[in-house]
Amino acid sequence: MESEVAMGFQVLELRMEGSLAIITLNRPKALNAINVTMVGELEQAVNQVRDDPRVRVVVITGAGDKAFAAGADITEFKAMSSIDAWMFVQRLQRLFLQIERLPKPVIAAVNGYALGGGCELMMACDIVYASDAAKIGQPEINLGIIPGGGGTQRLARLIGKQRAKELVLTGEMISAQEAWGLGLLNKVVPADQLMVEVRKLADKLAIKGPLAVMAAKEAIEDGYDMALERALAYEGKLFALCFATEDRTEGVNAFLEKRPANFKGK
Ligand code: DAK
Repeated sequence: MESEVAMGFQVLELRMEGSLAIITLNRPKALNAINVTMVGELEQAVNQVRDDPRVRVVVITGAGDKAFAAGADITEFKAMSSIDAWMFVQRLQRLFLQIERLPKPVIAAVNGYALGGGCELMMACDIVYASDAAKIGQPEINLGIIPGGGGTQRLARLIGKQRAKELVLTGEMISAQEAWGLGLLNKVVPADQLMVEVRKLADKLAIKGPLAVMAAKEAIEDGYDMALERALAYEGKLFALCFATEDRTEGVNAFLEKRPANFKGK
């Protein structure tokens, strides 16, 4: 398949392969630590894939075979004032929220260490596949700080308060297998199969109706923190909205005519 690399990025790569956009964090010598430049480029890449109608699925991964991202760049913390940290934290949280709320599925392909901000980025993605060599953790406590990109919040929502406290308070890393057992990962695969499996998943997602995918993701995200009765009413409205789409007509007709559906996102 033809692929095209977007221009203008220094510390990440944005590659388009048909309906798939692959964002690769690209500072392998620093284990893809997330510096301010990378935050800016991630913001740009996320806007680009959101607005590009060709893109149906987004993958985020790390360059090299050691790390997805070993956290925020610790060298930038040295001179950071409390106010700088407050500004930085808001920017990073906004970015992770944008990824979580992207109206397209985002798969994290965790190819190695996912620590601190790397683990937080992973948790903002919709589906997480990891290499069996990956190591996951929130080691901020060892630096005398706490997670600031959602590590105390998304982690507790994903795996429960007690398990989140153990990870955040000890700062210890766990294996991919352990993380899977806690419900942090969807699938663990041999390292050399990671992108093969991720592409298989992306191919499955790319042929679904993009409007239904968007509505389903929104229903789960928005409904998650609502009381059940309101959440069900919200789901019902999005369900009804799907009936206004050409994709619904196509999906139902395709089933009745015993052929694959060709969804257009209309
Ligand atoms: N930052 C900068 N450089 C890093 C780095 C990091 N997080 N992690 C690794 N590196 C660099 C190392 O310094 C080393 O550089 P050179 O010495 O070669 O110049 C190179 O990457 C290779 O690392 P090692 O030599 O250490 O490799 P090892 O295999 O021996 O060890 C390791 C791998 C992952 C166990 C180790 O590198 C490590 O412990 N790294 C630090 C992990 C960590 O503590 N991560 C959490 C960072 S704190 C916020 C949102 C989020 C955050 C903060 C604020 N706001 C919204 C405000 C997040 C905070 C964090 O993530």
